[in-house]
Amino acid sequence: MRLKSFYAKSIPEAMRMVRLSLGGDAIIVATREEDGGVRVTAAIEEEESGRSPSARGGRTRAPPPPEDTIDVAQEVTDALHRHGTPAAIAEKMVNAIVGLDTDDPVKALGAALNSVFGFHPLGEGRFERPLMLVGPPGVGKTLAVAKLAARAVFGNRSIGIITTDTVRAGGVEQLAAFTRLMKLRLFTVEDPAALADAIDVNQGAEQIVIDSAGRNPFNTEDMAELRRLLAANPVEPVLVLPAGIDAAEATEMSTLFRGMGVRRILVTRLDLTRRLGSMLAAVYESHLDFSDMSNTPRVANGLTPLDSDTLARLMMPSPERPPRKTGSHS
Ligand SMILES: Nc1nc2c(ncn2[C@@H]2O[C@H](COP(=O)(O)OP(=O)(O)OP(=O)(O)O)[C@@H](O)[C@H]2O)c(=O)[nH]1
Ligand SMILES: [Mg+2]
Repeated sequence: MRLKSFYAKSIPEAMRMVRLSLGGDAIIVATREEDGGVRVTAAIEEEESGRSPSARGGRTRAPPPPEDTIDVAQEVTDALHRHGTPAAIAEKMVNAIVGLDTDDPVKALGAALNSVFGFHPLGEGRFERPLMLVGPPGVGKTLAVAKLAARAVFGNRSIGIITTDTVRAGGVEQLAAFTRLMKLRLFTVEDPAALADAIDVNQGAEQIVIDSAGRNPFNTEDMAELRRLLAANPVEPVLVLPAGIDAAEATEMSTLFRGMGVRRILVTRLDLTRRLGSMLAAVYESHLDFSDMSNTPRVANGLTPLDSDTLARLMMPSPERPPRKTGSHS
């Protein structure tokens, strides 16, 4: 007799995993609630060859997927659970990889992420449109602008930096300190027309990046002001949001910013966050694509283009490869 336990958010989901793993002859020997989900332990008689009876001929049942695949699916399920991923999203992801031919759980998680999420990094070449980093106050917009500026300067690409954050005391000075250091000119604008002029002046640059004032997505005046800035200019607004905030809040915020034309999200503070489920929920529910991620307060090499494999490695760090340590500002 062989015993195996399965964790899932619901009994039907756990039963589906039991069937996939052990076939229809498995007997449930225990179920118990655990961490808001359920752990089901199932048993199966094994023949001398070590194969389960369901693997015998005589009955018309689809053969269960290879053992490795199921163990991998189980590891991915466990990882998604550890990250607090909502059950519906986790189930969709795990369903996408049942039958995938790999025994590497990180690769499987990458495939699962890729099947459900879009990845569209900001890129290093010429930007199609000027990027305006938008989001609630204090999420890391200005630091991300500085990081993009550093990335362009180190890569010998021309970049124009503009700030519209003239509202907050010190908003301009914070970015000016970075641009001075990098010997870049900072354009400060106060209204939509001035932004159009500043974009025009920088038209020759390969990239144009615009910092914006923090906007409370639940404040209609704040959002109306942002809408006016965006409507008058051909810029792409990119949402900046930290990982680790409550899933429902993050989802509501992302959805409101999507309503302003946002299609990509830049996720910050990944060095300060161990559970990424709320971020997955927000991005899934608001139909945004992942772009880059920030996992350090340092400016140099501070942004990483996000693809499904990079995100999977972040979610399932191997013991040999712990997450990168962070330091102080540079
Ligand atoms: N550890 C860490 N700190 C970060 C990261 N991104 C931003 N920060 C810190 O978060 C704080 C706020 O960053 P800002 O770039 O000023 O945020 P902002 O969105 O421009 O803020 P407002 O302009 O006030 O709306 C700063 O102390 C940053 O150093 C990150 O990825 N990791
Ligand atoms: Mg700022």
